[in-house]
Amino acid sequence: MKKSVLVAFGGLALLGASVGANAASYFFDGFESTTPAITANGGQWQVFNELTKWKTVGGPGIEVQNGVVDGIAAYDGERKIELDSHPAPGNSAMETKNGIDLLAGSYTLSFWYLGRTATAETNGINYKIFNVDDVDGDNVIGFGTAEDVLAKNWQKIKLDFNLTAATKIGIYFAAVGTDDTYGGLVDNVRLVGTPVPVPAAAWLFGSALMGLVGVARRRSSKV
Ligand SMILES: [Ca+2]
Ligand SMILES: [Ca+2]
Repeated sequence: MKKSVLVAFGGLALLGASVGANAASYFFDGFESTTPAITANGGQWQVFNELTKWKTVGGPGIEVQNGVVDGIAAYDGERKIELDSHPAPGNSAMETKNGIDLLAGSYTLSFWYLGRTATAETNGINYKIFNVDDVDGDNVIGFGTAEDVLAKNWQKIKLDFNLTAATKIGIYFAAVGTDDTYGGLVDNVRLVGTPVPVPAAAWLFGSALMGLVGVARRRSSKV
């Protein structure tokens, strides 16, 4: 009996496992090589309706900045993107062109963010993980907003989420706040995680075990 309880606890620990050092990578874009290729010179920018891994879903498009633009370099490499793009009104949204197939497990979306100006209200970036196949509107798995100022430099933003079943997910970004062609900058979008396939029976057994623990606690508290 003791042994089976230990095994069950081991299973529960796995269910609650966070994304660890050996997490696998499921998506990455640092905007260094794009299709179509960026032809803007260093210090210039160019707006795209589609990139290799992204499509515009609102506003004029995805602004790819090449080299140092207005004194700001990419977090990594030569290129970064801005979603308060051109022409005004510039606030734009983009999402992954293709769904990303994930198993049940624990995952983390991360990206590097920098507010381009000294005014946080114009530098907002909304981000979201959504279920591509759930089209009835209630498809949000996780979301957040990054909003900060230039002086804070590049910051790594993270969004942890868990999936209890295999899901095709998409990644979404949108510029929010004052619509003035100056916004938040984004680089190195990454999705990592640890899939934990769990048979339905394991969930049921885990629930039953929690029930037993509860009974045992109630009994011992009476002594
Ligand atoms: Ca880059
Ligand atoms: Ca803005």
